[in-house]
Amino acid sequence: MFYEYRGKSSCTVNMSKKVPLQITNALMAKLVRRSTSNAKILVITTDFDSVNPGSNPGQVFGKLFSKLWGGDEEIRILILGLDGAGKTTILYKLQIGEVVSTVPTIGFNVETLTYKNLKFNVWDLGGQTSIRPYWRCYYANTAAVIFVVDSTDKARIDTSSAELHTMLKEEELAESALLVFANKQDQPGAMSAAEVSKALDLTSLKDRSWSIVACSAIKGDGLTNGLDWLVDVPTYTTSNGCPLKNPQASQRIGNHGPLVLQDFNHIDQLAHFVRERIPERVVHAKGSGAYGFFECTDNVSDLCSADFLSQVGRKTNTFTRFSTVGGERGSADAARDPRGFSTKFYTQDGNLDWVYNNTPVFFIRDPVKFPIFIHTQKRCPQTNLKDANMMWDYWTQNQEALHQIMTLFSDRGTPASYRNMNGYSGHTYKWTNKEGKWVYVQIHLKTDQGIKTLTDAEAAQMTAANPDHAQQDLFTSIAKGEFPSWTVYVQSMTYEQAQELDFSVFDLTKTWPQSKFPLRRFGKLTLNRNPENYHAEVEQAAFSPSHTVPGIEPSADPVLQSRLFSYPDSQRYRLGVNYQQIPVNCPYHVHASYQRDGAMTVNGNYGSLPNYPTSYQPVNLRQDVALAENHETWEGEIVNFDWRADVNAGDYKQCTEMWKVYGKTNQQEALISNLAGSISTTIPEIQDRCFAMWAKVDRQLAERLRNAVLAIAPRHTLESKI
Ligand code: HEM
Ligand SMILES: Nc1nc2c(ncn2[C@@H]2O[C@H](COP(=O)(O)OP(=O)(O)OP(=O)(O)O)[C@@H](O)[C@H]2O)c(=O)[nH]1
Ligand SMILES: [Mg+2]
Repeated sequence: MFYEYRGKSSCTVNMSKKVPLQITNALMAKLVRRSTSNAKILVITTDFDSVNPGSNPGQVFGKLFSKLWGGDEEIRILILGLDGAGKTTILYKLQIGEVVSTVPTIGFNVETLTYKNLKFNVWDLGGQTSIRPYWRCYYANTAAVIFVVDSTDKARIDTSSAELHTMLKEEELAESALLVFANKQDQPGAMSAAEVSKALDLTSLKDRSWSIVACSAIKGDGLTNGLDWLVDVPTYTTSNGCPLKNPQASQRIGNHGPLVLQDFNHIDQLAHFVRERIPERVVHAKGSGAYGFFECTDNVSDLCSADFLSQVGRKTNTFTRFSTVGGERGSADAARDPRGFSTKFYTQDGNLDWVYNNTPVFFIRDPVKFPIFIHTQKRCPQTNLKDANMMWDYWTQNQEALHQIMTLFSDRGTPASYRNMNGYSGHTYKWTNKEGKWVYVQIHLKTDQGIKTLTDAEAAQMTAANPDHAQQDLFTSIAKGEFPSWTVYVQSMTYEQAQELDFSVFDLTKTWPQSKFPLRRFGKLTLNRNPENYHAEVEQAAFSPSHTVPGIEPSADPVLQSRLFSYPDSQRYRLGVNYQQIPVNCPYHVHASYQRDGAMTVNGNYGSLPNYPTSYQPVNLRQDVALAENHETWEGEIVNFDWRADVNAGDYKQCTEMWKVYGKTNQQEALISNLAGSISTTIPEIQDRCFAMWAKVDRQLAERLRNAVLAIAPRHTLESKI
């Protein structure tokens, strides 16, 4: 199906049937493992069924290797065919380049053959009638079968065909590639490759990569063409596909003369190079990603009708990206910052994105502040430095941020790795069940690796020693087969319960008490595969809270509502209007046929299908997925509601509780010390405002903080007061 170009079925067509897969999936799995363990070769997997739908841009292009730098694993190949077909002659012609005189093979010959940096372990089995039943003993772990036909042996071509098809029915060869050599082309009257192909009924092989090549083992013709098809070492070309003799030599007049403008390779290389960077995310620019799966472990159908939660045991493919927030793409992973925790679920009902953080609350509850707030976390317009004055000047004026700051300046603000932190929806979302009954929910992902954090000093050390430590940790753990996982819980609250809260259910600066709204387990997220290409898969990933599926809806939380707009807006800017067509973002099933054109349309653009709802070519409209219309009702005048003016005692309550918890868990000292490190770099006036602010949480906290700050940055005239 053209229109579902990245849907599962279409990709199978693209890959398995149109583009020959030269090396089997089993082989690919081996090569991928090898590539990640020693980073010697980079392989783009073609094992489509075992990967995520949105995961593998390499599949679209169908190439097996981007680079081959040797490697010591041998690839097992069988040479089969009737007796006298020329198998042994082919083996030794390939191996030593000579025609050897052969005798009928009783048993087998096995040789190691190196071709284009790949090592093959080639088994040439005898083809006599009595030996053929034993071929099957050699099938295990076979990457490819080379089936040799004596093209002059018309009398036995049907026997040859029967042996071939019997062999291919074997389970152990299900994933092996097939190369047929129509041998002895030097002989008069030899059948052509097309005739052999027809006689062998090769076109009936629907789910196999196969190719037929005419050859003469005696003359050596065609043999390497066959091997080239098998290994698929790509021929280098310019971007328009023109093969080049030497891509590293620019065209010039004479040996030392000026260059010429006609040299497309040269011009195109330079022009493409300077366009390699795309805008980084305005926040969360530095990140790391991995594929995995979500398993529904417990029945929550009383709360949610989402298809991917409809059955215990149901697995859904995912892609997760972790990030820091304030730094640029090259910034240090150990920075004191919240961490992003985004997961894309490739469900049958579309892609669901959880765009979460590692903290359950956030700095703001009016989204219009977001750009302003972020400015204070980034660089000063004049000095181009991060500036604690900007941060604390802002925070002391916007004290609803305190709850988040208390987490940020505890050691949770510097997680030891992405694997050792939790994820939280932060926002209130809504789940609706099959009966249309809905509840407010918050989601928690709890790390199965345990929480681990860095102290401020350890984080500083890590920043100096390895600014990419979290990227490295995630990649290498997954490469080693240590797959991180998170147990996933939901907190739910009815509309009536929400009315009784002493804070707004839409206030992102508050958490729901677990004593009243207990955590209920419903799933596990496991990350088990590294991306093959950072730019294609991680940098181009586009998560948005507005990418949702039936059964899950946003709440009226204003910050969430604003984010619903802002993420796709950002992605249209940094990736283009067709960002959902990029393989990592593309859902399993998509038929948005009223949405057409735009830069970089690569999905076929729905061909000749109508681009509006026609009366003559209908589309199916699912009626079971309508918005539940009887949720909250809203009424009132349009007002500029400044939630900041409304900061009240209730806003400090959860902070005070948290301070007490830190007392029990021995984290108070770390908080004071981390805060003091930052606040001591601000001007005295802002320091004083900080002390006054923290006094609203706890007077002792403020006192200890003041002492710590003044110890680091003593003042000549001590004017600080609480
Ligand atoms: C008004 C508030 C917010 C606005 C306007 C906002 C906006 C943005 C934007 C524009 C991006 C870049 C998106 C892209 O280019 O792909 C982003 C990234 C991100 N934001 Fe927010 N954000 C807000 C609050 C939040 C909150 C409350 C959370 C967590 C609960 C959050 C979590 C994230 C994460 C995890 C990413 C990185 C996504 C990725 O890995 O690609 N943001 N945000
Ligand atoms: N003219 C010609 N003869 C060939 C060609 N390839 C093989 N032969 C001859 O065919 C005969 C059989 O070749 P082998 O390589 O022993 O055949 P095989 O498939 O190994 O046979 P078994 O070991 O019995 O299964 C030999 O005499 C080869 O020289 C070819 O391309 N052209
Ligand atoms: Mg032989």
